[in-house]
Amino acid sequence: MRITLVDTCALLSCCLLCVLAAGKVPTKPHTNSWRDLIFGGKWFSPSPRQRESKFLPIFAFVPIGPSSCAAPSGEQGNCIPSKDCLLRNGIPAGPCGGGYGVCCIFLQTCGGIIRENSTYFVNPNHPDVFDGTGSCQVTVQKLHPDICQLRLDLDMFSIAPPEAANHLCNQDQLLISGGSPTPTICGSSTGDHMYIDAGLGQSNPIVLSIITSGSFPRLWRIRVTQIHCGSISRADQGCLQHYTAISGRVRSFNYNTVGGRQLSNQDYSICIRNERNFCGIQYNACPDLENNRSRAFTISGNSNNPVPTIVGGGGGGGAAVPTGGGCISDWLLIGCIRSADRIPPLPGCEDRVCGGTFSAEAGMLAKTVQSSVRPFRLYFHTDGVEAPNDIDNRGFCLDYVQQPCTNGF
Ligand SMILES: [Ca+2]
Repeated sequence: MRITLVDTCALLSCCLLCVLAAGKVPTKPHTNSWRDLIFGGKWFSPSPRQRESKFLPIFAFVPIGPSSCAAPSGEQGNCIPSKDCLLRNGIPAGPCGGGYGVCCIFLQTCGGIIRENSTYFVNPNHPDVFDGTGSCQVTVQKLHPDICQLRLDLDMFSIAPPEAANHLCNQDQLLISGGSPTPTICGSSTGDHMYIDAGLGQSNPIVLSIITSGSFPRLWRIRVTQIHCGSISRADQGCLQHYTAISGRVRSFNYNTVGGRQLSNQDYSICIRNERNFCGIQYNACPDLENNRSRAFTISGNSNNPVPTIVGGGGGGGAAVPTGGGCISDWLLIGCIRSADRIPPLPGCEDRVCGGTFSAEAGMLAKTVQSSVRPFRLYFHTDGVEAPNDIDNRGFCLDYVQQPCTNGF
């Protein structure tokens, strides 16, 4: 029996690609889209189709259904037929799938409505900066009633920083309404993420707003992913941030060791999924290559001077506490932390930690800290005041490593 290419394709269930391979040539990507009207002419243009062959190799990997692809400017898109991309108001960003589809990306800016998964909320005039004032908001509509969470990936996020005295986001801010409460953030947080609880049912659209005032070269590109209630990528309840690796890095918003200011009025939790066969977790302050004395953990005190570790929730901070009283205004809380270098470990443990040195004991020496309280979570709290006692604090950046159950945990 002679097997034709079309028969082979039918066996492989690659319907779309079969039709194309059987002779239909996809339409040329549309280069004069509405994107040019909204974002100006500085956007990239889809590169010319580079199809090497009219026929796919029969045994090549052929994805079934939309697959993700990367646009030349870094966005993640879906590889779908060109006409579908335009019908859904997407932007064709170059060929994919061997030239049989386009990498279709979805962008929205001020006033837009997000109706596609993995849509990017970008600043006006993106990828150039935006120096306007007002409120720029997009509304996120659930794709399905069974969407429980949104994940926001701050691919690019640079808006005006908090003011210098009390680190309040008075000039610019990112506000999220309609979902679970989220802290107001500002400044630079490229690479950070947030999970928003979207509640049940179809109603309650979530609105993302960036409020701007005064002059600043703002740039943002926030990827909005919708997460099904039954998805394995769903974060645990109440986790603003959620990490799923054995080791990784957690940090506060607007963190950087040079000029980042710890944001005031924060109150949220960071969750680290307990990986199989791991029973404990260790934390270390991240390396700080810019300062003589590390500023990777500077939560309270005047961090232009050496500030010790302060532990406890009040009253029992130990002799090294400069202002007395332990961590009562700004703190990081990790359940029952101990210094990892004590053998045998100290009998007591601490929960709140603040000051300017990361350790589980009061003192000037940074230490590796460990905890076996599960689930692995960190709670971060700051009040609305910094000056005059708390000056130039950067917040925190910690590297974590989960510890195997055989390692004394
Ligand atoms: Ca404070």
